[in-house]
Amino acid sequence: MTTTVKLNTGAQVPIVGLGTWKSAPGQVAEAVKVAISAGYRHIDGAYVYHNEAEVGEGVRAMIEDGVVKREDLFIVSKLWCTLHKKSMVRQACEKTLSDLKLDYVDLYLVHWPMGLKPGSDDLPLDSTGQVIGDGTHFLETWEGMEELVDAGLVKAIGVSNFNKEQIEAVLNKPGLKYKPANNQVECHPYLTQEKLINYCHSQGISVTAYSPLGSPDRPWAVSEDPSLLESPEIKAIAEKHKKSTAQVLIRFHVQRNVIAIPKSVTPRRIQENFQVFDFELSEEEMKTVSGFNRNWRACPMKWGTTHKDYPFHAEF
Ligand code: NAP
Ligand code: SBI
Repeated sequence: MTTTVKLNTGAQVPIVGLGTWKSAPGQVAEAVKVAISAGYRHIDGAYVYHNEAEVGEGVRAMIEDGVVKREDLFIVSKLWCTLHKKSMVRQACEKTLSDLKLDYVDLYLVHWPMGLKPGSDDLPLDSTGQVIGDGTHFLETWEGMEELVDAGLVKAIGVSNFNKEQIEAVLNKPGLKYKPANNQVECHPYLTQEKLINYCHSQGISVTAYSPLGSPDRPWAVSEDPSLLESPEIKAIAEKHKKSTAQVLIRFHVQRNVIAIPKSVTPRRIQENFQVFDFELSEEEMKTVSGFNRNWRACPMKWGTTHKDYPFHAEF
């Protein structure tokens, strides 16, 4: 039995979904099948993960085998930064739908508030190693996103990695047609995001926690970085509940009404990460876990710090 979070469109999002960033194309179709068999109904993807065709293969196989119906699944994708011009948004979404072989996605997010130079590089960099912007503002991109809803290509639209001020800019946009339904941001006990979550929830915007396990397979990890999965304190709480550290890390979000999307391509872990509905962290344990906050980001997007719309200079 999975629980859901209600979007401002009325749709229900399963509170635990499968992440797919870094999931190898040769492994992700099987991961999706294992996840759906284990009870997942929510898959998080993106154009920039370069595996959407294989994610779609897994989804289709489960629909064709009669395990699930399309309408029982919640499929998410994201518009990449090099496709922010209003004139490019529809084509970008159509590419994702054609790779997934689906007629619509349930939620389509602006992946970052930063528009980047169009072209074949996902992260076009200048000689200083910083991203090259495209001069767009995300309010222009948002108009392209709204057109996708009207065209029936997406059921809901949202944002990702937007700070409070950037969300406010969208909400205050003259002529705004659809409010964002979701903000997907990094969130875990080392980056608890209390203020941003409270703000989003106060505006009727749901929040999805990415990198809920601290993204140990992120390509830029160094040994000095903190490791959530190896935290003795979180491990101790897990042992009390006869659960794994990963399960406590995921349950932390469930109890805050925050959606979590742990990634795994390991069948045993995919199943484990979904077994989070049969125990409860006490109020005191929730407080203890929240107290581990150290404003540490697994995904600081350090190549974007000089971009005019870099989201992480603000406090939240
Ligand atoms: P994550 O889910 O925090 O961690 C994934 C890592 O944890 C993988 O190395 C995985 O290994 C391992 N793992 C999974 N379950 C485990 C368990 N039960 N025990 C031990 N290790 C376990 O990291 P993430 O991929 O960065 O974040 C999750 C998803 O969020 C992404 O895949 C993506 O869909 C989304 N995301 C979005 C953004 C954004 O900008 N919007 C940014 C980052 C991530 P194996 O796979 O080898 O099992
Ligand atoms: C990529 F494919 C390349 C870089 C990169 O950096 C930040 C984190 C991110 C992202 O933007 N969304 C992810 O899931 N990972 C990513 C992805």
